[in-house]
Amino acid sequence: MQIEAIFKALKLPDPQCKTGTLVSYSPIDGEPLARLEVSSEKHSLAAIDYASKAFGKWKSIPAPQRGELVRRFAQSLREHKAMLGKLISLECGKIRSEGEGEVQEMIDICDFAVGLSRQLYGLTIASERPSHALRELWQPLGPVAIITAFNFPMAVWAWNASLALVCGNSIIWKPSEKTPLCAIACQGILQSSIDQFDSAPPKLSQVLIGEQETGGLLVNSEAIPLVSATGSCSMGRKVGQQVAKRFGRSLLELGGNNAVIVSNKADLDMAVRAIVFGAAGTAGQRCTTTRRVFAHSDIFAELKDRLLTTFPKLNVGNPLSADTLLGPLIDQNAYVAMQQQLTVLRTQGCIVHGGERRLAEAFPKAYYVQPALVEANGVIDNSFVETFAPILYLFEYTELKEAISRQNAVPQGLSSAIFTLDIREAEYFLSAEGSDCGIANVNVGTSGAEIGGAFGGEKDTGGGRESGSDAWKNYMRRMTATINYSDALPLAQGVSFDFN
Ligand code: UN1
Repeated sequence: MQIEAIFKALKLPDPQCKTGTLVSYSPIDGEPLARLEVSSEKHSLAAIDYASKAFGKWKSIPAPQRGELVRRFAQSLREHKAMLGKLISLECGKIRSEGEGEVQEMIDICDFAVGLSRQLYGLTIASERPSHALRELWQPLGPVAIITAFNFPMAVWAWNASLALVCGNSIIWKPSEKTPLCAIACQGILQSSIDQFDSAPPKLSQVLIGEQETGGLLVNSEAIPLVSATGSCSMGRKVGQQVAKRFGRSLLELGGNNAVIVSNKADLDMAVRAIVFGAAGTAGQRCTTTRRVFAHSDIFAELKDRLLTTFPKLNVGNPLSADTLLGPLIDQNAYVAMQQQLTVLRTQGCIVHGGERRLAEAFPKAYYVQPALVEANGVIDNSFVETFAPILYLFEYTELKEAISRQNAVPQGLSSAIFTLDIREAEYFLSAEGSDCGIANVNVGTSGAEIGGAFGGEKDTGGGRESGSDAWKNYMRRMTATINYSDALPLAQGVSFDFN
C-alpha cells in the first residue's frame, strides 16, 4: 500500500509488485515492501539490443540537446525530492536527511552534467608536420551498463547515468536486488522526461531487475563497451576480469577501509564531529565510512573518552523519525557479519564498546545496532577487513609518518582524512609520501564527498573515478585526428617512402 501511494505521488504507474519472486524488504521492520518480477534472460538480451539501437540514434543528437534532457530530469527530481528521499528511507533504511541528501546528490550531478554537455572539450595539439592539425575528439562510446549497490540506491546510478547520457550513450541499470524499487522509481521519472523529449529514443534508459545472473549478462555482453560497477571488492574482482577478457572497459568503485588521523595539533571538537558522522552515519554502510582512527598519543585518551561518551548517546531508531541519527542495517546478513567480526575481535583481546542489537522487541525482523568502538591498539596492528557496519577501530600513534604508513597498509585505498591545524602535517599528508587513497581530506571527514571532484580509489577499491572533474572521459571514446591541409604528404618522424 505504502509503495503504491509513493508511486502515485511520484506520478508513476503502479510498479506491479504483488506476485513476483524478487522480494524487496524494508530494513525498517523487515517486512516485504514489494514482490517483483525478475527480468528473464530473453528480456535482458532484448534490452541490450534495444540499448544498441537507442545508442545509434542518441549519439548523433548534439550534446547540448542531450544536456537538455538531463536538465528536465533534474527538474523532476527537484519536484519529487521529498518523496524519493522517503523511498530511500523505506527501502534502504537511511534517515530522512540522508535520503533527501542522496536525492540532492542526484540533482547536483545532473546540473554538473548539463554544464558539461557544452564542455566535452578535446585538445588541439601542435603537429610536427607543416600545414597539419592534430586534434583530440571525444565520441560517444555505446550502451553503458550500470551496476549499483544497496547503500546508494539512486545517487551512484545518477552519477553514471547523467554523464553517460550527455556523452551520447544509452544506459542499462542493474540495481541491487535489495533496492529495486528505488531503481524503478528513478527510471520511471527519467522515462517521463524521455517520453516528452522528441529526439530521445524510447529505450534510451532501461532497468533490469535481478541478481548476479542478470548483471552477468551485461558484464559479458560484447555490445556493452563500458560496465560501471559499485559494490564489494570480490564482486569487482570478478566483474573486472570478465570485462577485461572481452577487452571491454570497466569502471570499478569497490570497498574502502577509510581512516582518520587525528594529530595532537587538531581541533578536537571538529575531529569528534567528523569521526562520529563518518563512522556511525548511514549505520556505517557507506563505502566512505570511517572505519579506523589513528590518534596521536597526546590526545588519544581524550579523544577515546569523547567518542566513548558520544557513541551511546546517538539516537538509534526508525529512520523516518525526525530525531533518529542511525537507522537499521540493511538485513540480517549484515547484522550477522557485524557480530561475527566483533566476536573475532574479542577473542583476539580487543576491547569492544557497544555494537549490540537494539530495538529487537519493537522490530523483531529488523536489525538496529549500537555503533561499536574497538580498542585495538597493541592487539591488532591494523584492520584489513571492511565490515559493512558501524565498527570503528581506535589506534594510537606517536609519529605522523608511522600513522600514514599504517593507514596505507590496507588493501583498499578509497578515502582518508587528517585533522590538524599544522600546515606542515596537512601538506605532508597530501604529498606523494602521504595518503595513498583516491580521496584525501584535511579537517573534513572521510565520507560525504561533493560531486564536483572525481570519486573513487586505488588498489582493491578498483581504480575507477566517477562523478565530477574529468570522469566524463570514461564514458567517451577518444579519437586522435590528424588533418593535412597542405598539398604534400610528409610522413611523421621524417620517414621517406619514395616509390616513383
Ligand atoms: C558509496 O558509498 O558508494 O562520499 C558512495 C560519500 C557519498 C558517496 C558514497 N557522496 O559518502
